[in-house]
Amino acid sequence: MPSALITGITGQDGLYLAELLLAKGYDVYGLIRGQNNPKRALVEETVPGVKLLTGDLGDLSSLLRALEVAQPDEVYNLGAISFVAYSWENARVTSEVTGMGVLNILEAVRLYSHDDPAKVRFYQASSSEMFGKVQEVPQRESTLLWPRSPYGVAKVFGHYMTINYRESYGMHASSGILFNHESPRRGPEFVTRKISIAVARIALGLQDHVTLGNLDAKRDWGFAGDYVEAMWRMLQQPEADDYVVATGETHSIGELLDLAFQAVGIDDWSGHVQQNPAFMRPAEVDLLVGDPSKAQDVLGWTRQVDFPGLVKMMVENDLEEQRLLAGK
Ligand code: NAP
Ligand code: G4F
Repeated sequence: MPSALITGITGQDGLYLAELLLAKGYDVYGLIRGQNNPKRALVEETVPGVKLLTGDLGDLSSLLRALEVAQPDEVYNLGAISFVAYSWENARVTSEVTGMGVLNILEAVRLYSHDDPAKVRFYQASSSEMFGKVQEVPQRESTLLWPRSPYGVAKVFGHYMTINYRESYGMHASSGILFNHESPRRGPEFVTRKISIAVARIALGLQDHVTLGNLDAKRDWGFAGDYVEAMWRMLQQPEADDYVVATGETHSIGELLDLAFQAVGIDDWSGHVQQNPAFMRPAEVDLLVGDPSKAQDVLGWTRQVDFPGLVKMMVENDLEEQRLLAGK
């Protein structure tokens, strides 16, 4: 039975990836931080087959200990401080976890596999946020990186450190440059989930409007359940490499609002949306759209859920959740 260690097990992608690996017969270990992590119960309930090990990306010895226990064939580094807006106010801690944390786990894997550098296959969760002020449309693996946030800068560090460990030590270390991916498990701080929760509550008469920032930004949004399949496929390749994972389509926040409100039968949302500069960012990534040809050709990966299907899935989930919470 192959064994896998996932950092970021409590996050959106950690849960989907754990489900995928358990279904494939893996022995799955998840790294969980903190002495009483409030999301432990969620992980135990959603993926009861996962064995949780305490550790932190900032603590090299905790990572080494987790590797000794899990004896993994594959390590998926999904752990990060992942909210872009937060990264300006907390640039140092974001750099430490999202940037230096990658160095820590790479170094832990290198030390653990000292007898055979390719013993462990390693996945790094790189991000389309690295493209920032985009230098090419659509963005592909070779596009120049120009990050626009402390989070993006930290991800660039982790991305190049992963490539450097592959080239320096012969490690099987791959980097997935994933574009935005969402689901009913998305954190409520991200714009898709913020909107799907608000729309559900508006439809149920529980609130009147949602307050947002920049409605003009465009993103290439896919379904998280599809994207974890690409992560796994990368680690099944004979050679490690870097891949863009995206849908190849881009949509504005305005289009997202159209679909979300249509899902509850509201065609004109103008009275339900307000804007507040507090949600604007010091520097914006205006347009993201990825070219997934390499992932399609080499990995045989394709997305299964389209943008309207994704928005409908999220709004329907939140209608059900909000109805239950409100006792309706
Ligand atoms: P998420 O839901 O925010 O999950 C982040 C995970 O990182 C959580 O499990 C969190 O644990 C963990 N974490 C935070 N600080 C840590 C630390 N010091 N040590 C160990 N773990 C720590 O993110 P996601 O959406 O699942 O994304 C997974 C990864 O892909 C992240 O690296 C993200 O930056 C990257 N990514 C995401 C997208 C996207 O659109 N979702 C796109 C490109 C790249 P706690 O619960 O304890 O905080
Ligand atoms: O949903 P967001 O916060 O995601 P963002 O910044 O694109 O980052 C996500 O995707 C990255 C991949 O490209 C990941 F690496 C990262 O970890 C994260 O998962 O914001 C999307 C867009 C932005 O342009 C933002 O300015 O929505 C705009 N927006 C407008 N109003 C808002 C809001 N974003 C949030 N979170 N909240 C708003 O009220």
